[in-house]
Amino acid sequence: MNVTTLGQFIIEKQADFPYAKGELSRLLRDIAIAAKIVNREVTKAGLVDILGETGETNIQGELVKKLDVFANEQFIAALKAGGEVCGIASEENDDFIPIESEMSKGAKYVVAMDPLDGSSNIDVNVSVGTIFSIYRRLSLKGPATIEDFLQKGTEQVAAGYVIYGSSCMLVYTTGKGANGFTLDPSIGEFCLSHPNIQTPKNGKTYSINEGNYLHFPDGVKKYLKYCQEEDAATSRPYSSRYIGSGVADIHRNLITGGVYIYPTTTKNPSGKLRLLYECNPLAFVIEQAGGKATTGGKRIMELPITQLHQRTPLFIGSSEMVDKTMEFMKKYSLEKI
Ligand code: AHM
Ligand code: MG
Repeated sequence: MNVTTLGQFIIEKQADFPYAKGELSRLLRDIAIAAKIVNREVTKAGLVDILGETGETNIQGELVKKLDVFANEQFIAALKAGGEVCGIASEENDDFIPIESEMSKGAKYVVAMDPLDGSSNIDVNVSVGTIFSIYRRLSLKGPATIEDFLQKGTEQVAAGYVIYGSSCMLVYTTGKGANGFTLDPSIGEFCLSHPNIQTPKNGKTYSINEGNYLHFPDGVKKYLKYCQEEDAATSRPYSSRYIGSGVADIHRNLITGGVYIYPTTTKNPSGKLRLLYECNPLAFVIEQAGGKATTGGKRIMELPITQLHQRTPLFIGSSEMVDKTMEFMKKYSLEKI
């Protein structure tokens, strides 16, 4: 069988970074190991008593599901054991976790992650994901400091996501294109299945939680009406597809073309999704595939960041579709975006 495994691919690509000593490669490998373990648990989640809520709430005030806790622990354990990071920020932890161990002495990187995105879907056998973002530390030595995490998305060294779907896929970028790997369960390896992903410039799908319609900015309301109009030349009406797992919605749109929108709403006036470990890494992957990610006005990856759990509106996907959403926002939405 002529396949390229993730491990082989990472080693081959190490040559793209002449100064690299293999730390980033090992870090990506650690993430892939944790992803396989989480995938194993996700696939048997219906069988064992790992489903359901722990009864605790995380910093965002959401109920924490057991599998979220499990995924968080697995990724933290794998990253700690790998010794390449001096700190981890996670959606599940109020504060970042500084790492100081013999292993991590000289570690150059920090990781920000959402260990289990789309967690409201766990109990119903619908795809969930992991999102990760890697930065080079700014502090010089010892455990990470907050400044190491509060870097703009443009400073990401690598980022990606894992989708625990009908098959398990890992998509990542180091800034030289986006590549997708599918887990072959028979050999336990991620194999290169989607080399150099290019997202279509245009698509026929829009993804948004339309239940919040009344609370959307006017620009989004008008754009949704535009999506629903009849127009043969632009293949409208578009199809509405919303899973409620950001990774799954954005992955589908990446492959087939489309736009995903999570705007500001009255309930979430700054948007719902988090800049550091959801929007920036997804934006990095999508941009590397030729797409765009904005707030409806500004490029996501250039946003200043002051808090670990900072939220932002997100308009992400096919470049021409994102441009169109921004036209509508500019024309109809006066509020700051
Ligand atoms: P989570 O990280 O708590 O799972 O929240 C993020 C998720 C995204 O995956 C998804 O696109 C969105 O929240 C769905 O939100 P809503 O239920 O408000 O539509
Ligand atoms: Mg999330």
